[in-house]
Amino acid sequence: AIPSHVASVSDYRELARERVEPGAWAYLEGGAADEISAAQNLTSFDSCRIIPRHFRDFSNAHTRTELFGRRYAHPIFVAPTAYHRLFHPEGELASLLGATALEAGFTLSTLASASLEEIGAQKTAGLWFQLYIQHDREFTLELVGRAEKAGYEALVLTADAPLSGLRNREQRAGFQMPAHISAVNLKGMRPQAPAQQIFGSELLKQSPTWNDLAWLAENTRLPIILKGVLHPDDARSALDHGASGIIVSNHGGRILDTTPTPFEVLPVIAKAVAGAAPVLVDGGIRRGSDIFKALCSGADAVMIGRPILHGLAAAGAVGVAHVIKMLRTELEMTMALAGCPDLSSVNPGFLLEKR
Ligand code: FMN
Repeated sequence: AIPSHVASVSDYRELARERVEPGAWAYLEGGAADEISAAQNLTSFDSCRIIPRHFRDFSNAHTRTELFGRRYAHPIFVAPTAYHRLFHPEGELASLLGATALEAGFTLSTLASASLEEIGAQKTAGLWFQLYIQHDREFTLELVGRAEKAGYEALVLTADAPLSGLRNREQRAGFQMPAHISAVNLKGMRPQAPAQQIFGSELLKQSPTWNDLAWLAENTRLPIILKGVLHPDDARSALDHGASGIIVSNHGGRILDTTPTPFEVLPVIAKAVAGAAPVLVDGGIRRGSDIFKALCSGADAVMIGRPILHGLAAAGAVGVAHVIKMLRTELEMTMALAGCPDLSSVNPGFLLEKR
C-alpha cells in the first residue's frame, strides 16, 4: 500500500531510498563526476516564472497530443532507463504496466533487464525502443529487426553516451551489477576487446557517427528520434541525416558533467527545428509545472527518468502509475490555473524568462 503522506513525486524518492540497496541507489540517483548537471537539471525550472491568464474557456479542456501519427492522452512519456530489475523483481514489466494504466508512452532501454519481445507482447500502442548502436553493427540491425517485429513504433537513438560517464558515486559506493541482472537483449553479441586508454581504444574507433544515423534510417521503417541533443546544429544535423524527432537531454547529467541543462537550451533547439519534427525534453522534471514550462518553451512532450524508478522501487506497477498520475494531475492543474485549456494554446507568453 502507498503511505497516505505521499503527496508528490519527491515523496516517492524518499520511499524508494529506504527500499533500494545503497550501491543500486548510487546507480539510480547518481550523475557524472561532481553531479553538477544532475543537480542543475532539478533547479533549472525554478527560476522561470509562470504568468497566469484568467477567465478563459475550459469547457473543452484536454491534454491530448499527437506524435508520429499516434494520439496520446497527455504528453508525459517514460524515458528509457536500464536494468529495472535492480529496483523491483518484476522489472520492466511492472513499469510498463504502470505506464500503460496511465496511458503514457514507454521506451524500453537497450540495456533493459527484460526481453524486448516479452515487453512488446504486453503493449501495442505508444511503445518505443531505445537503441545504442553496438560495435557489432550486424547485431545492431538484428536488434532493430526484433523491435520492428515486436511492434515497437519508434527508435530512440541515444547519441550522448559513446562512453559511460565518470560514475564516481557508484565507484565510491562499490556498486557492482548483481549476477542475476543483465542486459538480456544483448546476449549473443560478438564480444568487444576490453578498453584500455580511451583514445585509440576499439570502443571509440567503433563509436557511431552521423553516417550511422543515415545508415540506420535506410535500414528501418520506424521513425528515429535522436536523444541527447544539446546544440541546435546537432538538431539540424539529426534531421538532415534521417531523424524524425529530437530529444533534448543531457542523459540526466549522467554522462558529461557541466553541460547546460536541457531546459536552458530547449528554446534555441525548438527554434532550430522550427516545427519540422517533434521535440521532446527530459532531465529534472519533477512537477506538472515543470512540464508546463517545457511545453511553453517549445517541447511537444516530456520524458521522465528517475521518478519512474522511484515509483517502481517503492510500489512496483502501482508506484509507477501513481507517479505518472501525480504529474498528469499537476499538469492539468497548472494549465487550469495558468489559463491554458489545451496544448495548442501553450506558448512562451506564459513564461517570465529568468534562466
Ligand atoms: N538513457 C538512455 O538513453 N538509455 C539508457 O539505458 C538509460 N539508462 C538510464 C538509467 C538510469 C538509472 C537513469 C537515471 C537514466 C538513464 N538514462 C538512459 C537517461 C534517461 O533516459 C533520461 O535521459 C534521464 O533519466 C532524464 O532525467 P531525470 O532522471 O532527471 O528525469
